[in-house]
Formats: sequence, structure tokens, C-alpha cells
Amino acid sequence: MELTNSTYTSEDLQELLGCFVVEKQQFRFQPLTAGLINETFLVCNEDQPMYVLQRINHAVFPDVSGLMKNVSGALKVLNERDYSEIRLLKTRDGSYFIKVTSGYWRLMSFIVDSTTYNTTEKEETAFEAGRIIGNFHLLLEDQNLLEYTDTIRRFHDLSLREQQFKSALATADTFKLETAHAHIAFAKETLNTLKDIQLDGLKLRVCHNDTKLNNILFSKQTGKGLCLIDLDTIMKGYFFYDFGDAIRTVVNTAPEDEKQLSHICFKDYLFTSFVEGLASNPSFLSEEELESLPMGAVFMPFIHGLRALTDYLENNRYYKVTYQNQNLDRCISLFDFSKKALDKIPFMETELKRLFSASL
Ligand code: GN1
Ligand code: MG
Repeated sequence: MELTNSTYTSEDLQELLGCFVVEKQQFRFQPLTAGLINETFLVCNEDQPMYVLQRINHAVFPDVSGLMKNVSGALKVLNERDYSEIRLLKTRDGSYFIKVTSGYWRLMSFIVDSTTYNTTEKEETAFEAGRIIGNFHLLLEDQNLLEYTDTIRRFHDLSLREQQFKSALATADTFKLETAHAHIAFAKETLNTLKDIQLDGLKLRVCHNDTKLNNILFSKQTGKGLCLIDLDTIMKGYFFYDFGDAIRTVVNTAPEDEKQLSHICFKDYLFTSFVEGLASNPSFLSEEELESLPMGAVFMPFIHGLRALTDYLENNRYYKVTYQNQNLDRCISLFDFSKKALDKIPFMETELKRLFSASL
């Protein structure tokens, strides 16, 4: 019996596949461990990946049927010449997910010869990331927001994240409070500054809400951006969020839990390429949105750092960790990037004005 990870055997997974409308054959399962929330397996026919099988984390996503409605609704329009199609496979009962004792599962097509990158040094990859994120937004621009459920309410709402942080501070053990002392102080100080950011006037759009670089598929052959994956947080939001999440992962060549702060960087040339890619789409951003974007690159790493700090104080109950202090390392590195992005605000403003001048 081949063990796929500590929880599921390949027999378990094979049985699950039998619930979906797929050709009956003996598959091989390979766990994908990059995500911090769901359990994901690549389903292979010999060495050829065919599908992605995923257990949806129900504690994080209470409304699985609303979530799958968002995903399937968006996927209907996200299928264009320059945007690759991901298909949801139906269960034998005609649903897009199945509930069994181990939880909620879904199955998606795998795009042949595609790959992801956690970080990049290449201008071309940064350009393609910008192009494909812009394309995603253009395709979804006319969607009716009322048809999209909030899969996680107030997901990027700083006041909610502040409340959660404060309640974690009230219950955390003293040793953790001491270890994270300087970062807690930074969080409190920055919360006071960022509180004044006004997003209310910006256009609400159907956003991806988790546009980190490794949620973009690229063609192994041509290097072109293909589509966005990890669609669970598709719901309303501001482009400000999707921009900031992309910038924190596209222009920083260090991973999210980098310990060596000298490796955490904001590479100007990668920012420029990303924005060039974004601006290569027909224009869809208003002047107000464009003006908001540089601050998005400060806000998003900060809010993620704050969530990681909160989870560290709460003994890692939300994010998966591979070692005890990983959430603290994530927090330190994300806060550091947020500070570095703050120093780059004038540069970001100049580049956005220059590259979007034609659309203003
Ligand atoms: C989580 O599971 P994953 O890696 O796709 C989180 C994102 C964070 C990310 C940090 C629902 O996403 O918000 O950016 O970890 N998703 C949720 O890498 O909380
Ligand atoms: Mg995600």
C-alpha cells in the first residue's frame, strides 16, 4: 500500500476518484504541499498528471457549496484565447464536489506542460504575471457581484485582523509574547498608521484575493502565463488587494518564510515588468484605483504578516507549518517586505503613471 501522506492512502484517493466522472484506471497520487490550507494531490496516469484532487478545508471555508458556485461561475467566463481553461469534473451525482467522512473533495483538470514558480528573477515571468492577472480581471469585469458569496467574510479587512490579533495577544503564553515582542510592537504601530487607508471609494470587483506568484500557471514550453489557480477566495474585493498580493511575491526573490532579512528585496526591474504586463491589457483600472496601488504593496504583506503573527501566538491553528516558529518567520519576513515596499512608494507611483499614462 503506497502512502500518499500521513492521512490518506492511495486506496482512499482511488475510491474518491471513483465518485467523479472519470475514466476508470489505476492512478498514482502525488501530494502537492505548497498550499497552507487545503490538501492537494496530483492525479497521474503513470507519469502524466491528469487531474488535481483537493480536499477543501471546511474549517476555513464553511460554505463549500457557495464557494464552488463562485468557482464554477468564474470559470465559465475564464476561458478565452489568451486564458487557459481549468475544468471542474462532475461527480456521478452531477455536483462539483463530494462530501464523504473525510470531508469535502473536488476534482479539476490539470493543464499539460504547466508549472508554477514560488519566486522569480526573470522579467518575462513578472511581465506574464501582470498580464494574466489583468486578463483575469478584464474577463470578470462584468460579473454580477451579487452572484458571488463571500467565502471568507472580511478576508482582507484590517480591522477584523486587528481584532483577531488583539484577542490572540490576550491569550498567548508569556514566552511567545516575549519572543515576538519587537514584531508585536511593529504591528501595533503600523496598525495605527494603516487604519486611515480609505478603500470605500474604490470599485468593488470579482477578485482572486490570493494572487501570489505560485497561484499562476505558466507554460513550461513558452514561459507564457496561462491562468490563475487556487480559486477558493474568488469573491468581491478591490484590485488593490490583488495587486499587493502579487507584488509581495513577484518583486521579492526570497520565499515567504525567509529568515535572512538581507535576502528580502524589492526588485525595481521586476516591478516595472509586472506593471508593463498589467498595462499590456486593454485598460480597466480607474485613476483612483491606480493611485491606490502603491499602498496595496505595503498593506498586503503587512496584513499577511499580522495573520501569521496571530497564528504564531495561537499555536499554529490556522496555517500549516513544517516547524514550530514558521509563522513567526513568515511574520518577520512579511513585515520586512512591507517596510521595504513603503520606501518604494515614490518609485511605484512614477512607474504606474509612466506605464499607464496612455489609459489615463
Ligand atoms: C493561504 O493555502 P494558500 O497558500 O493558497 C492563505 C492566503 C495566504 C497564503 C500565504 C484562505 O493560502 O491568504 O496568502 O496562505 N489563504 C487563506 O502563503 O487563508
Ligand atoms: Mg489560496
